[in-house]
Amino acid sequence: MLDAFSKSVIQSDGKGAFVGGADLAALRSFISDGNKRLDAVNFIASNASCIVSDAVSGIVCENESITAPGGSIYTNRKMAACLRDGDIILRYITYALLAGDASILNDRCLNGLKETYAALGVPTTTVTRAVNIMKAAAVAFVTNTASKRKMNVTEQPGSCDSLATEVAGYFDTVAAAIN
Ligand SMILES: CCC1=C(C)/C(=C/C2=NC(=C\c3[nH]c(/C=C4\NC(=O)[C@H](C)[C@H]4CC)c(C)c3CCC(=O)O)/C(CCC(=O)O)=C2C)NC1=O
Repeated sequence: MLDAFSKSVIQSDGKGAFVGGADLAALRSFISDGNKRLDAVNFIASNASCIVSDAVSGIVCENESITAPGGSIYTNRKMAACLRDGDIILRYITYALLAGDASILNDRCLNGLKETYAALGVPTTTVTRAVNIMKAAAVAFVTNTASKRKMNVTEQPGSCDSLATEVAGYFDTVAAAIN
């Protein structure tokens, strides 16, 4: 797995170059935004069970047949697997956000997931819908616009927009990997 620092070292080493220029500028902003990044990770992680259960109840509300006999989350075992998958995906997204790099998400969570879902008949369009509900929630936590869970922060509104864009991108990475 890589993080923002190891990624720039590996990229520089691949070119036989010193770390410099745009790479150093990117690391400088990674460091200066560090506290915001930690807060963003914490906001998502500390609301994870709420974010996951809201997304799974969302897909059930939108399509009640999935918990009926023959549905893809009919039986407690499948419902538990679905909630657990939501939790796993969100957890790896928080790792990626912490590291500023998607490699841990790709290597340890998404690698082979599409094939697993195909083999088990897990409907990836419905997983994608759940992922997108989690995305909306995570973005709201990062921008501190979750109406009932406002955090006390000194940051100005809008100052976490680039982190919100980054985390949204990790959800898009999940959707792209399973579809
Ligand atoms: C470390 C990374 C990691 C990932 C990502 C992971 C995913 C994962 N999800 C699975 C199953 C599953 N995943 C789901 C999920 C869903 N079904 C739906 O209809 C919903 C749309 C959705 C929830 C949002 C379900 C229902 C199963 C069980 C399918 C079955 O056994 O028929 C399985 C098969 C084994 C099992 O049931 O535990 C794996 C490996 N496991 C891992 O170790």
